[in-house]
Amino acid sequence: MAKRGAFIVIEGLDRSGKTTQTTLLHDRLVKCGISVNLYKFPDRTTSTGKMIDSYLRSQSEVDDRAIHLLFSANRWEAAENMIQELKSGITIVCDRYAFSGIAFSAAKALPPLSTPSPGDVSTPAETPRTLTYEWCRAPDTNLPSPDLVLFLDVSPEVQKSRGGYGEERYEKEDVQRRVRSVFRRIESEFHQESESGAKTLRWIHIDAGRTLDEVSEDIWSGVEPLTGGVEEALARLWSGTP
Ligand code: DGP
Repeated sequence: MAKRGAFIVIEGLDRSGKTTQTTLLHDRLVKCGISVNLYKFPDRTTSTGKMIDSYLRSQSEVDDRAIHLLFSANRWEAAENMIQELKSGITIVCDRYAFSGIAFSAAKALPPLSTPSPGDVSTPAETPRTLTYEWCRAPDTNLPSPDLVLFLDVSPEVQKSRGGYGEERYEKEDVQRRVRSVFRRIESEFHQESESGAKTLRWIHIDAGRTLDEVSEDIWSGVEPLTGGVEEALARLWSGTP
């Protein structure tokens, strides 16, 4: 039976070099003769994406739960295309996915990890307690599951030293610390599942505070085994989760 394409997601904190690394990976796969398509979420070109873009640039205010559902809708509207492409043998490299969805929204309901700075986004006092981890995960349940997630981790110091930091809504130190702690939880749940023998996606944690070449070599060592395609049927995210 013909193999399907691999589904590879690059996740990370803001200014972790994620978009640069996604492009480098895409170009390297093309050079290897692999048929590959690039996706980026949020896709700011669609109608949901335009609303998200305006929210991220702080040009509009949207209820925390409503914006969470819009981010998820933005992924769902691409899902069927992605499934068809993967089935037809095309590999997908995706810049952010459902894990950002949980991390950035559930972070809003966590207590501040340091003294909030003026203008910080919502803290628990103003954030509905309904924005729990489980609630945030629910709308993305059953989206196509990646085969591999590469999580690019950077310290707040490195983030701040990188150009453009602070321009968008979530680019504030305390927010990023809380986002990072939710990403840690997602990662540890996937690791626990795979240790218990459950078939799950592979999650690789990468220190993105190093040089561009070091990071891209780590990414490549995770991706290379998938370049021949994947035999297993495409799984769905959290489909067995109670
Ligand atoms: P980027 O275009 O990769 O810089 O991402 C834009 C910002 O949106 C970034 O701060 C992370 C945040 N983000 C991405 N996906 C989601 C999501 O699904 N939900 C929420 N709340 N935020 C997200």
